[in-house]
Amino acid sequence: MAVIAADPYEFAFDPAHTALVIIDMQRDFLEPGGFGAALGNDVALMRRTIAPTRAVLEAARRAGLLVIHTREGHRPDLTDLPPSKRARGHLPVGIGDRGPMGRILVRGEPGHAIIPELGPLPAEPVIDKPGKGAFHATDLAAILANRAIRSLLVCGVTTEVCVHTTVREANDRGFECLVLSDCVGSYFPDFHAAGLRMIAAQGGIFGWVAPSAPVIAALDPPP
Ligand code: C5J
Repeated sequence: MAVIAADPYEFAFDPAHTALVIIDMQRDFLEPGGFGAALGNDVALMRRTIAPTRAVLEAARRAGLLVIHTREGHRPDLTDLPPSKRARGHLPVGIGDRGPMGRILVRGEPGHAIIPELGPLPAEPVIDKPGKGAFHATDLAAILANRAIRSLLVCGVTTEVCVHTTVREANDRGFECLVLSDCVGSYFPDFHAAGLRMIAAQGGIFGWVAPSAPVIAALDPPP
């Protein structure tokens, strides 16, 4: 077992039964000129997660962890897009419309792709999810069950939306989730801070929070 200091108390995980889950690190959310930026958001707040997430990803690969990537998006014909989600926000350019990097949140479009810094290897499952949570309407639960995964190390964006929804879903399914504080990000610093506090509050009501450094050290034991 690896044991690391975390909030609200030590997080113990067996790497053989742990997956790294990287949520929605997509060009449209993180790149200047993408959908998020076009809505007036400061993508620098999200981009600060790239380097630490890359370091965790490399450590996880060295340690042989199951690595899972997710992407939020929809079928090109939008048949899996709830009308409520499409209408929400009254955006002049919204999901399915042509945006700065192709049709927004549509699978196969340039903006839907995972940023090149964190590109998946061929053996790493990519979960295409139509919702905020990575368990909703996907085969993530089956993949984790088939690999006897019990613990999740969680990175990605945004802290208070897709990361939070996924961690809540995972918690209700019995997974132990550690959210890596420097590897999750939001356009809203106050939501990010509150989101992390909410994970670890009340004795870890949804899971644990820790920075990436001790996780990398635990995955890379000294020779
Ligand atoms: C994610 C969103 N990935 N904020 N999506 O958090 O709409």
